[in-house]
Amino acid sequence: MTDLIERTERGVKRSREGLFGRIADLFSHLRIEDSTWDELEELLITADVGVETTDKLLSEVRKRVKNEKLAESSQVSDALKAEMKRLLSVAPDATITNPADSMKIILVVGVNGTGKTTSIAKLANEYKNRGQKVLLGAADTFRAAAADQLKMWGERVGVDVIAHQPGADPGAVVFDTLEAARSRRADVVIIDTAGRLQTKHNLMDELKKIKKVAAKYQADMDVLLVIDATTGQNGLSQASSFTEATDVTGIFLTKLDGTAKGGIVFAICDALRIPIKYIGTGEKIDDIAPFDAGLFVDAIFSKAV
Ligand SMILES: Nc1nc2c(ncn2[C@@H]2O[C@H](COP(=O)(O)OP(=O)(O)OP(=O)(O)O)[C@@H](O)[C@H]2O)c(=O)[nH]1
Ligand SMILES: [Mg+2]
Repeated sequence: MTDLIERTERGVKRSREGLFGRIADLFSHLRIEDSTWDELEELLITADVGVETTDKLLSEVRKRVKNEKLAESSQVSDALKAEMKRLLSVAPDATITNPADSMKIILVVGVNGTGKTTSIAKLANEYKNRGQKVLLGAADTFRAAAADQLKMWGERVGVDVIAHQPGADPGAVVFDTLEAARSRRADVVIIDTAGRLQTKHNLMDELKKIKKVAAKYQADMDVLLVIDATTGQNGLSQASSFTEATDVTGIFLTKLDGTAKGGIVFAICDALRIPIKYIGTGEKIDDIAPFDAGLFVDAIFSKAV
């Protein structure tokens, strides 16, 4: 658990030192003035929380301030944190699960360069450390070096990778990977796919096909959308398009370490009700943390260095 707190704090360091740190400073005065609300609103919007989500959040907090007659700024700040945690509590199963008897398939999707392949390596490593048998499928056959990148990670982590030649049909890679997984009795299969813009309909259709191939297997399937936290509000549009095509079941939010605007987390949870399952906190294999709403909010406001 301490490890988890540490990883979360490392991931939100820039957000904490940046905009959320300034929010915390607003509450360092004993009393809340009218101008404090305006500044708070501005900071939340600048931190990528989004206009609608900020409105919703602040109106809930103001309601509580009124009803519960909160006067001191520490009480108001506690109410804000509590509302933030509530907003982020989308689904309870936000951690790595232990598949019982059925195989678990994780289909990893997202736009180019968001960190899909790196995040797959991190996940494979986590599952492997929990004693699970992991197999990776290189269904990004579009970029010539993609399969090699996944194989390199596979070797480092110590898990096998099923790959075809560049240009091969990604559906065929998924089929072969799942056949291999079944015969080798793998617990977890993670499929890498090519990065694609959410606006390219033919590529979104290709994802639907890949998903159909995977759905034929008796397995518990997750579609994990990888979003780069530094892309801000565009992440929202990515999430809604990918969800339309493939029913995204969870989000892996990468590069949180590279932004001072961690507020995108709130916008995604509020607008789309898709749970954030993991956060990426750096480029190394163990720079991953399961997303925990309570820890996240505490970490963005914590005063620790
Ligand atoms: N700082 C930081 N960098 C990350 C994180 N996750 C991934 N990256 C970096 O992001 C870059 C792109 O990562 P990839 O895993 O290749 O991204 P991808 O989505 O597979 O890219 P395509 O396959 O080309 O679409 C690499 O330089 C990674 O090291 C993270 O959590 N933090
Ligand atoms: Mg990739």
